[in-house]
Amino acid sequence: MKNLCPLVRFAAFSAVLLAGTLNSNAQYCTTNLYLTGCIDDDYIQSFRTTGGLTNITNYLTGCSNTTTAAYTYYSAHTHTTSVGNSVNYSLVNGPVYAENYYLFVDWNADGDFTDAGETIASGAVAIGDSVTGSFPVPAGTSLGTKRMRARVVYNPSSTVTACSQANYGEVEDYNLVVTTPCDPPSSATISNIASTSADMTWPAVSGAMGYDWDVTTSPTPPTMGAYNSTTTTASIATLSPATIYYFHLRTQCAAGYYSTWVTQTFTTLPPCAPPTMTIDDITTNSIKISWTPVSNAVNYEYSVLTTTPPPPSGTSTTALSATISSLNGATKYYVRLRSVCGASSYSTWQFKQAFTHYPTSVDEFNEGSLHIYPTPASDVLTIESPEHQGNAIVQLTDVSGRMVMEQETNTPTTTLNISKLQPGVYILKHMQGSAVSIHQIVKQ
Ligand SMILES: [Ca+2]
Ligand SMILES: [Ca+2]
Repeated sequence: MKNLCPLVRFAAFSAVLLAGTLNSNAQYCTTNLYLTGCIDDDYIQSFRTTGGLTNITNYLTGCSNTTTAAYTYYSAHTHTTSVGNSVNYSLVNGPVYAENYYLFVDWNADGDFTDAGETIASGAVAIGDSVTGSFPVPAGTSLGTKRMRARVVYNPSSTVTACSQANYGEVEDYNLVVTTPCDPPSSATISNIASTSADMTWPAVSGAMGYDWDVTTSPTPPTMGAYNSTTTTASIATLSPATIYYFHLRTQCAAGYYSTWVTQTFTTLPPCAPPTMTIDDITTNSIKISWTPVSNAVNYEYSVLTTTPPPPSGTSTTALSATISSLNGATKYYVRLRSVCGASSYSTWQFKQAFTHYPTSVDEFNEGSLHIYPTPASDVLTIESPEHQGNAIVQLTDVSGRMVMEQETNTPTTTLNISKLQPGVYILKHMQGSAVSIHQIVKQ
């Protein structure tokens, strides 16, 4: 009879309760599970699993067996997994009646579902709705094929087991194969440990589709790694200095199917501190810098430039001082110094400005034959450059290095109006191409 309302169906079910306890204990009970079965639309619509080496995908089966047994063994559908992994399942109810659902696994393969831990899940599932869950393969489970049973029962009034008799519902059996585990990498090696970074390598595992890993401050492996790699190397550069870390690594043998974790600990280096820099000696063409040692620095880098942006790297040295020569006189330089504490481990740049001395003798720096007059000058300064070709730039700086005047010229004779400058000593730079001529002038 079809389309009975639930109330009428409940009365009909109550009438058969006395007969309902007569289940058999045969090798996997497959009969006497129902009086009516699934023919009145009380069925498992779909059942699937994920997270295994192989998974079950059994969609839209409806009422597969219209006899009163309402029992189907889907022997071609196998979920393959191993101890330590979890089986994720999803059961979709039919679209007509709400049901109670049950899931069993015969872990010890003795033909029943009554041993401890063999009832996996039970609960209610609404009309057309689905239930999902996850359960681990218990430690100590032997290798081989186990039976997994999914069951729905309409409106049970007493305890439902894998074999108890009910009025309406359906049973679907599947294979659950417990196989040898996915092998973890045999070891994990940490290298290039720095203040905030480290590299990891490990031996390849035959047949692996990838590796799942994470670096945490806990010795307990995570539920899932934050990173996945298809190679046998990994790097991380977001660590904190002087901290104990744990590298957790496992093999992925299939989608959602993993080995146990391998964990290797390491400690990041102390922070890479910058050195304290002193500018010791400045001449017309050289600057000497020196610095205090930094405990975990392996070497230092310095740079002396006339441009302001920090360089990508500097000149490397293990010494604690450096003299930079062949500089231009009367020129402002940007001096930078940093510690190197390991591969890709640098301190911040330390920064100072230095101004090379102005020449005491004009001849010392005069690369051209300029005629500058009058000197001292008070209002107008005239610069004659007999060898002039093309454009030139004339700059005036005060003795502190501050540029007070700049003028571009394309004629052999240039005049500068210096009437508004403060009286004192100034440095005049005449730049034409690569030729730089430097002179000291006095403003009255
Ligand atoms: Ca079905
Ligand atoms: Ca059993």
